[in-house]
Amino acid sequence: MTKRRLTRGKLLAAAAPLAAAPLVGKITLDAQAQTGGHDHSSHGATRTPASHLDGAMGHAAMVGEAAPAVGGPNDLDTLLYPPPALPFRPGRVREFTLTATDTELEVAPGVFFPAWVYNGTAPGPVIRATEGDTLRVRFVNGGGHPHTIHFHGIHPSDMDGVFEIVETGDEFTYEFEARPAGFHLYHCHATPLKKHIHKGLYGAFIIDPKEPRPPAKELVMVMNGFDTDGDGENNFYTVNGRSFYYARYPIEVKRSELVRVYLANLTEFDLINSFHLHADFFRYQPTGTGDSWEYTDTVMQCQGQRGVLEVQFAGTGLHMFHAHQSEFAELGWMGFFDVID
Ligand SMILES: [Cu+2]
Repeated sequence: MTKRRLTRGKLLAAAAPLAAAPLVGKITLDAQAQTGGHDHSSHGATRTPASHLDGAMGHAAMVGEAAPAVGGPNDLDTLLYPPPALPFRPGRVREFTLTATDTELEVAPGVFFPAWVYNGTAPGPVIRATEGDTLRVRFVNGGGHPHTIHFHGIHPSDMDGVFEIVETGDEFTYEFEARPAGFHLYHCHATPLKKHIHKGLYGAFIIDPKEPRPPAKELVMVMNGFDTDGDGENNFYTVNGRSFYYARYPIEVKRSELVRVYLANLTEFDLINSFHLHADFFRYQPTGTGDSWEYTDTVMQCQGQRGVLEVQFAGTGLHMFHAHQSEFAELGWMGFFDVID
């Protein structure tokens, strides 16, 4: 078979109408199916005649049933809603277990990505502790390649996930004090690093300050991308792992309540990613640390950057959010807050 690789440009041309098409069972991109693929070609995704993909409506119409996203309304709740913050208590030990496995993720309807994941999802689970806690993270490598967990933050160099490579079937326990307070992240640091991160081995890591933040409706958004045809460019972009998921299932918040978003960028291949909010402004604290807040409606992050957004919506209704790289938005990285009274 002649291997023809699909460029992102071709895919984008195909995906724009796809993005606006009604969800009609399993769909895949016509050109993609013809390539003989890479990775996901053997998963039996059915092809949808091009005529089904005609008639792009644009993003304004692409909400709820019109948005082509995988799964049900609560599928990503454990990634979106972090575990609660715990008040500081000296001497506390927080224990977590992360298991790496190889798995298939359906990142868009009918589009499967051969992923490497912590605890079954990309991003992996939200790890949360309070500054001063002892973190004890047991890492079990059930995947087919050597992996580690590298945490951002301050810790001994032999707990850094760089030198202690964990072979398939082995395990390692990371133990260190949680500091500094802020919003951090974790990811595999085995080589080739680009591949191990892109495959899905990353997640959000919140360290709450000893003096707690004000009560809020808290959300976690990890921005990522998926190169589903193996050409070194992302074909789909998401927050929390599924294209257009929060367009299909808008995030409900109340007017005037404090909404806090822990936003991180783990997108591989692209230099930056961004978050843009429509119809309101938010405060942004880089890395979730320090006293410096920016008041804006758009922030950008390079890979590994993260920060805390706080917003109190002034009005009700659907408020769009998306990457301000328009191409990313059209390939899946957009959604809505549904602000109610
Ligand atoms: Cu790895």
